[in-house]
Amino acid sequence: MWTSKKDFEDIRYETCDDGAIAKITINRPEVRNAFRPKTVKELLVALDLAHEDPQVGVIILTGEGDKAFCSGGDQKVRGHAGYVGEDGIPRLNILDVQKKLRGIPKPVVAMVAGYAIGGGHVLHIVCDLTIAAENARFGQTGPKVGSFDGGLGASYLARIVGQKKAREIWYLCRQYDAQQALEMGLVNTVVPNDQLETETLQWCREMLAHSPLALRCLKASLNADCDGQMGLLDLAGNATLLYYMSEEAKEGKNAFVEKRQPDFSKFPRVP
Ligand code: 2NE
Repeated sequence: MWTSKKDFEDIRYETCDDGAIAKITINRPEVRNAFRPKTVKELLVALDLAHEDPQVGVIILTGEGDKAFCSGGDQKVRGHAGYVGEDGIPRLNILDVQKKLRGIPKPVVAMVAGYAIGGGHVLHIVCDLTIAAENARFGQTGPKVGSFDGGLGASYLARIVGQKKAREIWYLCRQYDAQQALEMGLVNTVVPNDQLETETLQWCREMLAHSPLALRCLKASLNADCDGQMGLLDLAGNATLLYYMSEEAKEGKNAFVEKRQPDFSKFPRVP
């Protein structure tokens, strides 16, 4: 059912439903799908592919196997100032993935079996929706392992579960099962492990039946509520996109190209 679209080392990038659904799988099960700099670089490439492909309407982010969605940054390659890749340079480039997940103008669904922990927990937080298997477990570990994500991992988490719960999650570093996650609004639904992909695809297909522009603008609007001027940038970008598609905007462009004065008189000033 899934067609591989590009070969990677740390991830898989596949599509189904005639290319309408893209699935990005972190494929490092031996470390519970922890990410290293190479994983992150590949995630950015795959997200770009899904972004640029007009066939793709919805993106699934998941982890290989049923033990983990993602266990965060690979602690075994964590160096003096970040996660160290083959070039020897320390990076925290997972933040670029968070930005991309949030900015990509298509719904992204986290499909979570097993652990979504640490930076892996933040990845699911940043996705638009989360479908959890019954065996899913959620939590932050930062203060235990000498790390923290004070960006979306803190502020956006608090928007989702409230300030008290967000502080509990970060200060105590406990783990929460799928049912607890559902009760605090951290996930959208919980399904039996063997139905995780079927249910996720069902949610994707429901979204695919709806207006892509409406979904795109809704994502930008919901982001803008939290994202300040950068959120307005994306939201306004959508307004410009829609305006470019109007006859009124085309009159301005055509008049310039045809070296004449534009005639906007036929366009109504609707109340
Ligand atoms: C994920 C969890 C709870 C799983 O526990 P369990 O018992 O199912 O597996 P186990 O035995 O702990 O792990 C299996 C193998 O995966 C490795 C382990 O070391 C082990 O390998 P071996 O010892 O058998 O060789 N593994 C698991 N997680 C890893 C990781 N993140 N990095 C490297 N190797 C890992 C349990 O494994 C766990 O708690 N993992 C650590 C979670 C964690 O603390 N993640 C980092 C948080 S900080 C972060 O992600 C971050 C941030 O805060 C800010 C910016 C960027 C990143």
